[in-house]
Amino acid sequence: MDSESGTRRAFGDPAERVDDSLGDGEDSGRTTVEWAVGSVSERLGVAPATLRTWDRRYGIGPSQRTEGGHRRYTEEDIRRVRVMARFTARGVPAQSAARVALSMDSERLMIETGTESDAGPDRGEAGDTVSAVCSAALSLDPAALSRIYQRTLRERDLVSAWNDVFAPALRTIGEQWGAGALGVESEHLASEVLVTELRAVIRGNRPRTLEADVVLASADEEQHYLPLLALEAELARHGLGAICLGARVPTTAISDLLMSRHPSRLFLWASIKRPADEPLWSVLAGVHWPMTVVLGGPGWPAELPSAGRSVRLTHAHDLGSAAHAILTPVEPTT
Ligand code: B12
Repeated sequence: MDSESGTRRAFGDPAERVDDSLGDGEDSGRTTVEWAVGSVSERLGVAPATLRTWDRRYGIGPSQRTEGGHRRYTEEDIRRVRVMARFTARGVPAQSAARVALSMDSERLMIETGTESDAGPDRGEAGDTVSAVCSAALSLDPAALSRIYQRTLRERDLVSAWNDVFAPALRTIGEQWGAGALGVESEHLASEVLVTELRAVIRGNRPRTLEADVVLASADEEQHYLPLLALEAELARHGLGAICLGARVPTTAISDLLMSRHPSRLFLWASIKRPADEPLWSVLAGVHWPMTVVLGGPGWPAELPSAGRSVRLTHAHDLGSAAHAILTPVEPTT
């Protein structure tokens, strides 16, 4: 048995040490997490023997060793191995794959493999899917995006697909766009293809009841609306239909709709910070029938005003809780 097999740790149990070997003031004393071969093998699904071969032959391996000479991989080492594994799985010869993986600096490795870290087999697989979405967006490959999204939707329920893959991928893409590492065309493409796939879920789950009193919209001037589609799809999966108004719905239009249709449930999304003198509050003050209003997205203030006796005004912090709040029937006010 290889000496390292004997020291193999359970997955999710990395070695952690205080790394003061670097000696410079800034890095001295920082904590690094390092992984044994067995753990890396489990995270990436690459056999331990292959990992050792890649290390010996191509230099794709751990940057650290224990005093006893056992291999220890840092997160950056693992990213490089991940790139190597991805290329070889696509049929690229190991030597060429290694050349590409070795040419990547830390930043490039982050872009290729995403910022998700693995915390368990499922998260690890989700992290790889997030990386695959980012790579496909970066290389402007709509067919790959579509395949990845469809496979994710087949393998996971919608809430898990959104929480563990789509939203992290969108956040990573947003961060990379913010850092100038990825063009806005990649961001548009990743979101456009996702719109198509979420709409397919909505169409495929024709609601058993079409409750026109559920309204979903993005706030005034708000161009982001993917979370609305995710919510519409999740409601449709539960047999609840909704009127989804999409992006940039003027508050006056929301007001007109409320006053004419008296819906019982309203969901509003805002990624961008809302103005201090939010016009929605005075609209809600005029609502005199029982209504649940759910606000999603980082654009809304943490403190919400009291919205009067008829309206139950709440935040939702994720897709599951938003769906739950909207699916819960509205109690008549006393
Ligand atoms: C795709 C995208 C676009 C697409 C939108 C396409 C579409 N059909 O929706 C396009 C290209 C049009 C676009 C445009 C813009 N965008 Co944009 N965009 C994004 C991106 C990548 C994803 C948006 C999204 O769907 N988010 C959904 C989830 C992933 O958002 P979240 O904030 O992480 O969610 C948190 C919670 O709300 C909750 N949550 C997650 N999912 C769900 C679901 C539900 C139902 C609920 C209730 C909660 C919930 O969990 C998270 C917190 O842990 C984000 C990155 C990001 N982090 O959101 C940037 C981002 C939102 N965009 C940004 C910007 C700046 C813009 C533009 C202003 C750029 C420009 N200069 O033109 C414009 C227009 C803005 C406007 N007026 O609306 C910034 C916003 C910064 C800010 N807060 O002010 C972001 C954060 C990118 C960044 N890193 O800077 N964008």
